[in-house]
Amino acid sequence: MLKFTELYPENNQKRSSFLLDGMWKFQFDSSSAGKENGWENHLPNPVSMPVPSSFADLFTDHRSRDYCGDFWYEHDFYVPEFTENQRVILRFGSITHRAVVYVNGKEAAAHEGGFLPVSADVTEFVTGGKMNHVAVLANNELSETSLPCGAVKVMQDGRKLAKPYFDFFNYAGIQRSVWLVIVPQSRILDFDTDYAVSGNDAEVHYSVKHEGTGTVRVTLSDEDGNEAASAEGASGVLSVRDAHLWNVRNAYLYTLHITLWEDGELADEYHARIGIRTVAVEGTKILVNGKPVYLKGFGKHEDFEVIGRGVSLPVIKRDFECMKWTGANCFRTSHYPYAEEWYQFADEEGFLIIDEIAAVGMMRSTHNFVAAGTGHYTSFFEAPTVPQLLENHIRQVEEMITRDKNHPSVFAFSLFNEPETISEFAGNYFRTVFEAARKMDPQHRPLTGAFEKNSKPELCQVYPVCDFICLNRYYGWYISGGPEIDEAEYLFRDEMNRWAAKELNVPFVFTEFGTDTLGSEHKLPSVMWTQEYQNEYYEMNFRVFDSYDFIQGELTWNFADFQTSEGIFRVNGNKKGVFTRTRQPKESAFILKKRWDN
Ligand code: CKU
Repeated sequence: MLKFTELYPENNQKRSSFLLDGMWKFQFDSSSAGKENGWENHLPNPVSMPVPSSFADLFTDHRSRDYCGDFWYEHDFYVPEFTENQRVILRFGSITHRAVVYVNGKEAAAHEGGFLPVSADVTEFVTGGKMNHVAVLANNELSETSLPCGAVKVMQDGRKLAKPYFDFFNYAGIQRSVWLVIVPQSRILDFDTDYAVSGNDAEVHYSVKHEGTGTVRVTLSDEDGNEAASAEGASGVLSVRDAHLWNVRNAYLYTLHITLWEDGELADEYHARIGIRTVAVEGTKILVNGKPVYLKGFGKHEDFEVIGRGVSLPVIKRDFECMKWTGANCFRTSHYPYAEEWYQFADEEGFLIIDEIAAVGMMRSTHNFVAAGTGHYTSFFEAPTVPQLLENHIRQVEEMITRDKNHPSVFAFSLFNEPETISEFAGNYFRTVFEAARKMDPQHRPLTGAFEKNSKPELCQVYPVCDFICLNRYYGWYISGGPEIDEAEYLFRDEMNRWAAKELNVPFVFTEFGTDTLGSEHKLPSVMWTQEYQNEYYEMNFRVFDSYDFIQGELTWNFADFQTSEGIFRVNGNKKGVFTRTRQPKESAFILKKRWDN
């Protein structure tokens, strides 16, 4: 297992990065016999497969779309000549959910977790100036020790089927970009920053991890390319006079140029775009640069027609344009860390991100979202497999924080979505996760998690570990929907009054609320599933939110319609989008825009 994440690739005097995206070869391995048969050297009967993409929606047959088990990719790639003072790295944005990477037939890396980078130092396995071969053995099975959680059903004919404990399609494959990176042997491995602002000035506290004995120098340039500060040493402080702060929906990005010197010569360099800003939770307020912000926006998915969860810059661009149009300022990466390009865009656009780990489905039910929505208790943390899950959970949180810690947009980390939280087992489990996570972030950002209906103020064992409390609530949908919407409002207020009575003095953010709504359906008076009902539901929820001043944010569920497993609860996917799956507004988008533009 790999301990650190290779920095996002760039090209400069010392680093060469080559995108390996394109058509690769692909083959299912339903009997898991590929390795025995030498598939790491050569796939016997492959089809072409675009990278990056999920494989599921590219096929026209059920078996391929719903395939669960082992599958392989292979690709031939050219490695330029390199010297003995350089390293050659393969970096996958992610491979879902687990993978072994072979280069020229030799194992180069193994990784668990489908939403964070996999990097392999392949220097010893490749030949410069020649074509080389990479094979990836991937697997998309779910279990109670994987993040996200689920199960595998083996059917009569021996075929496996994924049974997610979560409400999104189990898309898999090489869903993010693949890079070949040539870096110096003595290189910058990682860096982090933290900020202090006083008056017009700011301090950028930095620290750089590197290989070799060289000296580190850093310079900070403003958006016009003028030097704002410089310093020497592997860690130190950059003093910035008249600092331009990164603000919500008003971003300002400096470039941090890190150089590593050996014997007076440049050994390595790296450029990072950083934003000077502070984040904190104080009383019931969320503060950015010392000023309260009210979060407006969405829970999202990486999800689109045909490409599934494959990264697409046009989709990212369109989503940001739609979010900006509504007046939003925030989104949650529900329910897994997204491709890094999302965070780069958010840094530029001044969006706040609640960065979430794939700890979803920690409740034993294949209809978890319905069970949870109605408050039906399902146990989870008593299982003997929990220690293994815990270890996996903590390691993935560490990988997420390592990858995302320098993005100004990331202001909080969410370490779970809707687990069982009322048992003592759950309390212990999450105390351990949070304790470990608190040591990982150099910026000490707020930590949180999203709670479902079972996590009532009287019963929940987990909310005390959170710096602010995120609630997913569906009063007027899963609870007292349609003709009972007045009742729903009464019950909603009743729950909020009970939270208020606890006088927790922390911010509350709604990280989910919404109704399934078909773009085609209208009715007066409204009924559930129509656009009119979605509007009325939102108006009711907003009335409730506006009645409590500790409520400091509203992220609707969901930004757009998205694909889920099939079943009687979903009409070809979850239709709670404010936008359709093709990113056109439903009527509720105008309701949100009216509220958020003010
Ligand atoms: C959403 C209690 C609700 C759980 N929540 C999780 C999310 O992933 C689902 O899509 C509910 C829903 O039911 O639409």
